[in-house]
Amino acid sequence: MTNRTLSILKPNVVAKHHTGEILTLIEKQGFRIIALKMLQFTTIDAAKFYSIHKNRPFFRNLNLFMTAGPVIVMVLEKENAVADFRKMIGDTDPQKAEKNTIRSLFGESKTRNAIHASDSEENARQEISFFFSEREITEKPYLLPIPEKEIDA
Ligand code: 3AN
Repeated sequence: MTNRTLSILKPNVVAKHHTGEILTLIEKQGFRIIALKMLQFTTIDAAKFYSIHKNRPFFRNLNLFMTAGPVIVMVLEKENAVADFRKMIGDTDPQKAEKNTIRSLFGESKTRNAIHASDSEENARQEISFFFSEREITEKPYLLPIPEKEIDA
């Protein structure tokens, strides 16, 4: 079934100019980018987004990292998007991530692990609505007929 997932290119990826490269990998795997924006997390938003981890020892570092610079947030759509995208990003720890996964290629540590992806359909719905309103999500593919010839004015 076609479903949607939320992804975040984390501050290290954006700062190191890997955005284009990663978007290319994602599109080549058949994911459609149906919403995308750049933003900077506030401390409060990062704490809210990662509230499930608030009692974990890494919470403060994660918050400092996620607020350190701009991120790219996007909604991806595809058959089985949630599970397939988790596979494509790899393990939380880039050292343990399978070869050629995004985290193995671009992650630096468990905190600086390059990319976020929703881990269930329910979380995907919540995370998408955390960042995007309905009208910011494009649903229709490109349908305009392309004229075969330029028409002279
Ligand atoms: P994932 O993003 O792989 O689903 P979660 O949801 O367990 O992993 O953790 C959310 C984020 O918290 C991770 N992406 C990572 O940046 C950070 N994190 C998780 N576990 C650790 C850890 N043991 N040490 C440092 N940071 C961690």
